[in-house]
Amino acid sequence: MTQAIVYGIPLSSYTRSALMMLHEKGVDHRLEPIELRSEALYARHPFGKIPAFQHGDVQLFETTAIGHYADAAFDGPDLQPGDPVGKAKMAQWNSAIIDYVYPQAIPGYLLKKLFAPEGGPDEAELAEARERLAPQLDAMNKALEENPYFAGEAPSLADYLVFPIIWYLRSDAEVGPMIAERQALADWAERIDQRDSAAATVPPPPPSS
Ligand SMILES: N[C@@H](CCC(=O)N[C@@H](CS)C(=O)NCC(=O)O)C(=O)O
Repeated sequence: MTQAIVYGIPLSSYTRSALMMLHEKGVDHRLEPIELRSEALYARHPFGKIPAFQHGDVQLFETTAIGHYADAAFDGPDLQPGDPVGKAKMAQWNSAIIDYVYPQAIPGYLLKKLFAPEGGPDEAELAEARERLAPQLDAMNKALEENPYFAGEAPSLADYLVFPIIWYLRSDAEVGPMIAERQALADWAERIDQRDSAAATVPPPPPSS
């Protein structure tokens, strides 16, 4: 059977999410590195983002689209709830993760720290970013107090979408403790971290660490 290909970079949280989704479904796949802002990437993703995806003659972009395709086109464990409320909750969290959590956590905080100008990051800006992250962590914690996973009783695409972001935040000196004190979120992260899909996709250390 044709191997699926994820085009991305291992450090990218969305690339890791796509890899986790494929791993969870049991889809034979590989990661093919691709350069950001390259022509090769724009040929696969009209908005120039990662990941992009190919399986035979099926080409896709957007992480959740890759997850939906994997779930529908391959045999394996369900990556989505079957009930209407679970389906809606998964859609709700996917949207919130893409629109609010990722922009605040990655470009809005971690990348500012990692790619700080000479002289170090703007600490006041980082502190403000952490303040904006706190209610987002609260919202996720509350959802996980109500259900063990974002869309109900079992992990779904939403859990694999957000886990790589939380994984990075957990190792941040200031945000790590903010997660640890939100018990349901911390326990959830620990449970997802135990899964083979998390172990198989651990990114390399970022350039400056
Ligand atoms: N909505 C997209 C977001 C993809 C995205 O923002 N990827 C980041 C890496 S995690 C990226 O391509 N960043 C490079 C850039 O913005 O130039 C998805 O769900 O796949």
